[in-house]
Amino acid sequence: MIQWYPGHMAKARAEIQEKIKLVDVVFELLDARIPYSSQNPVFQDLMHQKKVITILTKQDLADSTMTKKWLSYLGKQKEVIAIDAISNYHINEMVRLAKKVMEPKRLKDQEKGLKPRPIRVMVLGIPNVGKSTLINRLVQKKVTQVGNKPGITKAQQWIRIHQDMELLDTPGVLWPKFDEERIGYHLALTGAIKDEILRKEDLVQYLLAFCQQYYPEAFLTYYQITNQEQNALIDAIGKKKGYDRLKSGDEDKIYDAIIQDFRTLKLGRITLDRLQDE
Ligand SMILES: Nc1nc2c(ncn2[C@@H]2O[C@H](COP(=O)(O)OP(=O)(O)OP(=O)(O)O)[C@@H](O)[C@H]2O)c(=O)[nH]1
Ligand SMILES: [Mg+2]
Repeated sequence: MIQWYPGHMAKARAEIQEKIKLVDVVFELLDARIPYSSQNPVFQDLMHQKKVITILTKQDLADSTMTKKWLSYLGKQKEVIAIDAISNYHINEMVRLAKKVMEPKRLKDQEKGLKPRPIRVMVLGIPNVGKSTLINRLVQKKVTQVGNKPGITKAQQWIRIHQDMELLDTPGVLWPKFDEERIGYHLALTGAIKDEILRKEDLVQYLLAFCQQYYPEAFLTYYQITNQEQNALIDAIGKKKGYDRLKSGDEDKIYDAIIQDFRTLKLGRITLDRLQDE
């Protein structure tokens, strides 16, 4: 479906393979609205060699009930937390989790008489998941301690973000992979891939059907339109926004507006990857 993936992915993979050697712990960032669709299974084997802490980003945009379910589901296999990097500083929780996963190694090092050193971490995730926002957030507080640390790799910059933790300053970008159409929709709606990659009309049809099924109240409260057939619904929403779908140029504007409504929480906090009640 997406022609440009293989090249990008191979390059990303090679870069990450190099970087991952330098760290103890990987912060795997997943978008809390799409904890399934924002994973890249191709990279799971790379991460297997490392301790991984999963961080659900943008929890302020996701359905909090669903986030709880995802935390408990993912938490069965690894350490996981949900964050909102824009308004909160989560360093203590991250350090606590990193120390927890590194405890066996710390004990081994201690037995060998090795001096303890800060835990080295890197941030990994698909485009737009919030890597830079998190890194900036973590670094800001400790900006005076930013400095080069020679001896590992000259090009790599280690930033001390806590007395017990150092961060590799460049995040690893995973290119999303999807064979399921649904995953493509989720990635486009959350901004991980360009809207143009998929047909906007299909994207909006998908979103509206999803909202009507899973978030009917928020949806109806905002648009104040009762349930009706999809195309009539799009016409009605367009009309409310001052557009006429039959007029040239207006159709795309309606689609863009509806996608914006989703992204800016007009339709409420929505999680696109559902987790069944177990
Ligand atoms: N609401 C909300 N928005 C966030 C959060 N974290 C990041 N964002 C927004 O998400 C967008 C992408 O964030 P970035 O930090 O640039 O994402 P990135 O992973 O570095 O993206 P690339 O460098 O393109 O791979 C920005 O508009 C951020 O403001 C969050 O916790 N909550
Ligand atoms: Mg970035």
